[in-house]
Amino acid sequence: MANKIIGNSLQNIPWQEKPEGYMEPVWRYSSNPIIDRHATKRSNSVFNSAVIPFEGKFAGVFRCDSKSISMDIFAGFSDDGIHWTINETPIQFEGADKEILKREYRYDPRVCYIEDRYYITWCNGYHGPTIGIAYTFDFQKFYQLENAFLPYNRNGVLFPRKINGLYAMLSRPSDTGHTPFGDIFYSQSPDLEYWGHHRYVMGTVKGDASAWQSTKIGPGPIPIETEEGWLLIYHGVINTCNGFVYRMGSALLDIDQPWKVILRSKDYILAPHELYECIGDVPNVTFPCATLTDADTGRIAIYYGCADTVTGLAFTTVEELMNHMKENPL
Ligand code: BMA
Repeated sequence: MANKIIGNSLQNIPWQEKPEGYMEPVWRYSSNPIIDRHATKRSNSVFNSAVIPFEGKFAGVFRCDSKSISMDIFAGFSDDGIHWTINETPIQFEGADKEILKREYRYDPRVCYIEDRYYITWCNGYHGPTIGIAYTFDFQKFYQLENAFLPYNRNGVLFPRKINGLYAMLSRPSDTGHTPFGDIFYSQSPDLEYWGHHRYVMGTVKGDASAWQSTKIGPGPIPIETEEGWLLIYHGVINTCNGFVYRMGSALLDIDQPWKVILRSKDYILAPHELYECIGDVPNVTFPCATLTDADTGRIAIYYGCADTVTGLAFTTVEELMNHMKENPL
């Protein structure tokens, strides 16, 4: 079978079959949202969060905005990937340099297993937003490394293995505010501290060819390695008279030179249509930050923030996304 995921099998991946007659490439979990805004005592909202298989079960790093509306990231655990227990206190980082450990704000985490440990990346306040990096072996102790880039940047997304012998990351240079622009770039590093070899991957789409991604785009979950290339799920934004609307798309990137785009969806793969995606602290946002994948079946479970308020789960397969891109190429 072409389209195969290169990776581990995950027999306990959360899963529901596609409803009969459903036409879209991605379908929602029937009991969404899976995480409520009050999942911890002080949380105002829990969204844009990342999960990963851990010791036969699941662990994750969650964005919980507090009732004072501060943004921080919290570890959480689950037996089934659906019901989550999130720590009441935010992650306390250890690290070599106190300057880097100073907390301004932290949000939109991603989690990526590379070689022997779990790396966390997130949008880290350091005189403006940039990309924070840390690692953990056990989701108890977290070691923070240097910020990857100068401010301003958001959506730092690591690849799950070295490419051409180097760590690799996608990111989205931005500004200090609610950035009205944004393209995806690729960077590489020998040591996760010094990043370079920056390459343009892809940008917004002008005109009405694919208007849902006309204002800005940003990488979402960790890219999924397949036999045809890296499968990337990303968010795309349009500015409307009612503000920004965040939808999801997918792209296929070259396996050895991931800044080369092989395929990209013209039509979105998921958009805010359900009430919990349309109504919340920031209406009309579907924002993917993680997937679980099963290489045996090609199944993909997508975790996404809904209206900056709650966390949703949706399902697809590598075949669904490949067909969607091939049938409606940009
Ligand atoms: C982006 C980030 C995301 C958020 C989105 C919509 O700039 O702040 O965390 O989901 O805006 O508000």
